[in-house]
Amino acid sequence: MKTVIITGASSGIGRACAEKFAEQGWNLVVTARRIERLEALKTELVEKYGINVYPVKLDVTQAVSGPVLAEFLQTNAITPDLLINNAGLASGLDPIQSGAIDDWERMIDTNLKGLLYITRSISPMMVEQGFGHIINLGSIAGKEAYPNGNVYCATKHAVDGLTKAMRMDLVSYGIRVTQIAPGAVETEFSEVRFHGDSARAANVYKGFKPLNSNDVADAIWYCASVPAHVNINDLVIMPTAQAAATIIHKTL
Ligand code: NDP
Ligand code: 8X3
Repeated sequence: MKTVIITGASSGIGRACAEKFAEQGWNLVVTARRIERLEALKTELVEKYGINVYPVKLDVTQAVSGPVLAEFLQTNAITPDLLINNAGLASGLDPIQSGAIDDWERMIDTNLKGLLYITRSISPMMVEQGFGHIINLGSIAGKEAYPNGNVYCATKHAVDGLTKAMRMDLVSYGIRVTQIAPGAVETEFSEVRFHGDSARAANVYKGFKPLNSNDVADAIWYCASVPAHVNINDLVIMPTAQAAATIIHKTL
């Protein structure tokens, strides 16, 4: 039985990945700050699929999160077959000249430094075992910039670059590295971006059919389930109604 480690499994795409991989018979290490959600997920998935689910409370903005996770895996003799670096967020949507420094730090600490902390601790285990797969959640915001997206776009451009560089560093160890770059997916993402303003968040998805978390989890599952000699380097996935970061066909 294989094991997938998912950061940010308490909501949205991470949670949908947990369900998808559980359905396929994988064991799960699910991490996030909201441990009560992870415990509830464990109860649900263990009952439904009879797999092992290990919830780990983790704040990826803390450098210690990587070593804590690695120690947890070692203590429980868990082999990291796949790491999904999914934990991430946007905070604010302000022009650069009036952006909130707190928002900027939150995005950089989570999307960039958090991904690095976790990768730094899990990739050596993969190197040692001689196999593994890392899937990073980038974004269309890592391929294009858009007005007021400034720092969020910068963090996702960083994920885009890092994914390529990680692939180079890990290629000789048989480790696959993939980036998934979605467009608009309806999750808690916009509510977090707008600091809990759910009416403003709902407005983002009005007038067109956005992706849902399962659409992205299905794409991630595809990348994880291709034969071992195949690596999907980069997968951009958008709603049919979306042609670019700023071009969404709305029928309002
Ligand atoms: P959600 O807000 O629904 O989920 C985000 C997840 O990240 C939650 O489980 C949250 O858990 C976790 N997370 C946030 N901060 C931290 C932290 N400091 N430490 C640990 N976990 C954290 O959003 P999505 O599912 O949409 O987002 C998942 C990923 O997909 C992100 O990287 C996002 O940038 C990316 N993405 C999203 C798109 C979209 O349109 N929704 C499009 C493109 C990419 P908790 O709060 O419990 O810690
Ligand atoms: C989330 C998609 O376009 O809101 O990464 O930045 S977008």
